[in-house]
Amino acid sequence: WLPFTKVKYYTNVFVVKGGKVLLGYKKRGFGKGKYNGFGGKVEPGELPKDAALRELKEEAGISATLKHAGMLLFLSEDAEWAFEIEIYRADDYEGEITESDEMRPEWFNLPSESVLASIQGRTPRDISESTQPFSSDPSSTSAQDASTASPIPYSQMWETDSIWLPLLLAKQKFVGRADFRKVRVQRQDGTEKVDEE
Ligand code: 6OG
Repeated sequence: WLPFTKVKYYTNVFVVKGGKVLLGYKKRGFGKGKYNGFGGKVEPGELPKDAALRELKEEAGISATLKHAGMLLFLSEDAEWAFEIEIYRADDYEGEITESDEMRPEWFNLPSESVLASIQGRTPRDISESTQPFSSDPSSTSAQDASTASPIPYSQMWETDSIWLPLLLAKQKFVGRADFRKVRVQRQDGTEKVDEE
């Protein structure tokens, strides 16, 4: 069912500062109810990095210097469109973080330095097969910070995030691809129900 014929471009930005990562709780639209970086569609004629800066400002109220961290390609069975997401990291920001109609920003604790160091030089496959949950370690931040931030909520994020977000946090570049295939379920009455997996 490959290849696709057209690509739609999206962006995603993760601000990482003071032992924490800023995520947004998506209040509406695609991915509603999930935590994610800030981002959206790249408009016609726009460069991905400019789109990422625009969305960061629109959704979180801040500006930042972005570093390209990685890219993801999502393919769906029988779909002519593929989705490419350019992912950026910012180690600082300017302005005041503000909630928008679309996103409610919230800080989460990073994994400890030793966990981040253990990620360096490893492949996403090593990481996804690891029994070590690459979640956060509250002991890695000060007592005051630990009381106000939770570990990264992977169970409330897109399924594939736990594979590559640790790489972004460990400052290791990544390229990923996920293929979504249709699941055909035969109903009792002989009709077919088709879902994406
Ligand atoms: P709007 O439709 O709100 O932009 N996005 C994904 N992000 C992650 N982490 N994983 C995925 O895997 C994603 N699929 C899409 C890209 C949609 C936003 O959602 C992101 C954009 O930042 C399935 O304008």
